[in-house]
Amino acid sequence: MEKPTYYLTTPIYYVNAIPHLGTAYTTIASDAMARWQRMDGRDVFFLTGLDEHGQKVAQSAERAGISPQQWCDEIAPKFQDTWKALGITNDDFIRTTDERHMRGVQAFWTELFEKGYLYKDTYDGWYCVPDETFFTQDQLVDGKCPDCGRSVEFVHEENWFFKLSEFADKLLDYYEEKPDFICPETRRNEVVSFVKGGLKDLSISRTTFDWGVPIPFDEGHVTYVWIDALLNYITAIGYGGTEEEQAKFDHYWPADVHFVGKDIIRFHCVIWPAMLMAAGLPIPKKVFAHGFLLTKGEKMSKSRGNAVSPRDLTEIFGVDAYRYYFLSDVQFGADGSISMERMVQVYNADLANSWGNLCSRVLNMCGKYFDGKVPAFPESQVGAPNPLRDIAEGIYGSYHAAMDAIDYSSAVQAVGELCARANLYVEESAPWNLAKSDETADELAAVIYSALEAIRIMALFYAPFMPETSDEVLARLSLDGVATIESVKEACTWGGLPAGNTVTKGDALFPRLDISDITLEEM
Ligand code: ME8
Repeated sequence: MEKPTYYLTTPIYYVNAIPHLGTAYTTIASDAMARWQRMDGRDVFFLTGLDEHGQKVAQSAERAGISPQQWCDEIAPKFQDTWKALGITNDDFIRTTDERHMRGVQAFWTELFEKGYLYKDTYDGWYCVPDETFFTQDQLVDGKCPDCGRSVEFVHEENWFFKLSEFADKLLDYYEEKPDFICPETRRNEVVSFVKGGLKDLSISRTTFDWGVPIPFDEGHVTYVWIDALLNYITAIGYGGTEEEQAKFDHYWPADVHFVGKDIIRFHCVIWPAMLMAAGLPIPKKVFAHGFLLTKGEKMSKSRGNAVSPRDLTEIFGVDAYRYYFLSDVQFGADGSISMERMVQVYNADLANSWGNLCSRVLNMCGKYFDGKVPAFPESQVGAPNPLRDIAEGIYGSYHAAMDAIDYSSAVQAVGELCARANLYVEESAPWNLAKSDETADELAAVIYSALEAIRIMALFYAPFMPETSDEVLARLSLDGVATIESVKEACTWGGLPAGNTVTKGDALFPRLDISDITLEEM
């Protein structure tokens, strides 16, 4: 049977600087979802990439004294290397300077032009280069960009316009028909009231610089960078390509979810669906906007200069703990304050003392009492109450529901509860006492088997968040890695751990950390 598809995307990041905690946040969140959907049996296509055109990038290159293409070619590997280091499993990496993308953008223009949705007119207004956004005079705040507060420049150009204003009612109908299209709810309300305020036609070409995709039917015009960027979601999977490429597009489109930060919600929930409607293409199923990571109450960003590199933190915490912290401690969808102090706290409590400690104790005891082989679960213990089995059997349901709601903290919590219960279970059953007498040998085997089995199941469900550790734990139980799992629903059935498997204790998964003297701000 053909697997159902699941297509998810991150924003494509500007190459005006290197990756930081903010861009990494969206990317690890998307990766956790991609990993989960794969283990839950879907044919996943996970896309990320780079937004390489526009004035902002052209200016960065100019400041560096190199061509924009050279600049992009130097920055691109820095993103790719960072994502690799963070365990990101993207299936493709689109760059808007790719030929396949440029070709697709031009095909899209031709389509909209032929359908009568474009016209030429003079644009008089303001432009914020850091945000690559047009503003009218009355949108400015004290003469500055209403979004980022920086200076804007006046633009007076003959541009191509997209008849965005024609789509206001259609968009409002769509939001009503598909209440899950924009998540979370607060973002949905924000977009609905914005569109209810009326939409103006959108300038979609520029003539005063040339770092962009040329408009195919009017020389001297390049595509407005946001339009160029949004189209990556379809060009990467084959839109505007050969027959074979188009087949891939038909297979994966529409996207199941676009993950974005709340700063770019209007582009994704207003302009993008209107563009697709104009072209007669299906609309993505969901746009999920997460909040901002804040340090000392301020948004962390490249331009504010308070952006920390992910590698600074992974060197201290390791990749898995890094991913775990951001996805479990910050409620996905809301803004979240992050701090070094909190990161250390979460690391020590959840990972060193709970998950790491459980693995280390139980694997150690299996070595000590059963020669490092998984004991068979004794017949005599089959009907006995087993709290771990009860929780483990409910975990797929609760975890699945949390992931469906894109609520990572709750998904992690579902596993954390089993982990806490397993630590308590070991404590209460005191295998070290059971090991003292032959009469309790069956009980001992049942306790160790159950604890190992709970560990195996936790490793499966922790894998989208902490993939390396999960594979390591499974390897210590002589089991294949998570990538081999076709259906986690089947794999998590209680009793799946084969008796007789060799169990290796290994080093501490999360050695306790004692750092109190570095702050994120100092980094
Ligand atoms: O907007 N907290 O690119 P960009 C959380 N090229 N997330 C953050 C963040 C923070 N402090 N700072 C940045 C663009 N992000 C366009 C996108 S898509 C067709 C084109 C994340 O490099 C968040 O996902 O400015 C935000 O939406 C994105 O980085 C902006 O990245």
